[in-house]
Amino acid sequence: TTVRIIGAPMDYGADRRGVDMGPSAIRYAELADGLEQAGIDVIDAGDLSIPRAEERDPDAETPARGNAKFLREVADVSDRLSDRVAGALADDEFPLVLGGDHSVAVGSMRGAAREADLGAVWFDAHADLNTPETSPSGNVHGMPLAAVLGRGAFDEMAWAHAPRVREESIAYVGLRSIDERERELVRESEVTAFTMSDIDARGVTAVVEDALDVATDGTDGVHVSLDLDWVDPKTAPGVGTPVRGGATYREAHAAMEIVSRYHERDGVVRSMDVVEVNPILDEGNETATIAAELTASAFGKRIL
Ligand code: DIR
Ligand code: MN
Ligand code: MN
Ligand code: MN
Repeated sequence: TTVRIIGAPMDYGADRRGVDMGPSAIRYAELADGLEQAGIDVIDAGDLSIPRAEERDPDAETPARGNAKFLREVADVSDRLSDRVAGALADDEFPLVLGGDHSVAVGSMRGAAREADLGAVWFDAHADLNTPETSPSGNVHGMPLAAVLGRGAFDEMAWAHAPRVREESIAYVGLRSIDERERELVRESEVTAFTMSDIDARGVTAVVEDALDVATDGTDGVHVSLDLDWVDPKTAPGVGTPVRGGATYREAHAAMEIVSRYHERDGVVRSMDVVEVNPILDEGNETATIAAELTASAFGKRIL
């Protein structure tokens, strides 16, 4: 496998500045070395160029904007990123997108779903299923799954909706913080939701296997989306919206080792993003280091 790293230093989707430095911090944490130790060839395609948020107007009018900030900017990045991701796949490379806030997943998934029916496993404390109508924050990083599913106002937005992503092919792993109106959206959807309670009861490896089975069933490939706030904030403090009670260091590695088994066994894992690392809020570069380690685990790096 050849992995093509694509940096998406985007922070339009989150309230806390600093997540735009995620790609640099993850590279500094020796992501490429870790992948090479897993036997992967690595090409670093650099970063998308993304104007600073201060140069932009968060409330610019776009059709059906609702309560969604920087929608025009997110749409522009999403279009460019989806081209890059589709381009990597067309060249038989594996697109690995470094965020940036979680709104980058819209471009990743649209690109990966251009020529394939795409499932997804969503490692996150949050459900990211708000729409511009339901979002309490207006932050698009809480909406990427609603965007690709074309829910609510996103239905009208060509940059968002990925028609080859079906909700029954999406599985959450590790949920523990869901907004009030979003809870109804999750309950009424066909998305499979494994919460932290499921991990408590059944163990992380069984849960991740089930999630990957959901995402592979009837699809051509799976997108893995790793929001670092999935991991417990004691272990991964450098995130904008920490929620206690997350995956431990060992659980997180065990989960990624299951991902790597699917990767090897069926070649079904098609694309991945690693998001929400915020170096300003981090202690040392701990969260980026864990992000790099977990990514290497997902590509097969082992202790022995
Ligand atoms: C919250 C936070 N549900 C929102 N979402 C986050 O703003 O919609 N997603 N942090 O990762
Ligand atoms: Mn997220
Ligand atoms: Mn999150
Ligand atoms: Mn759809």
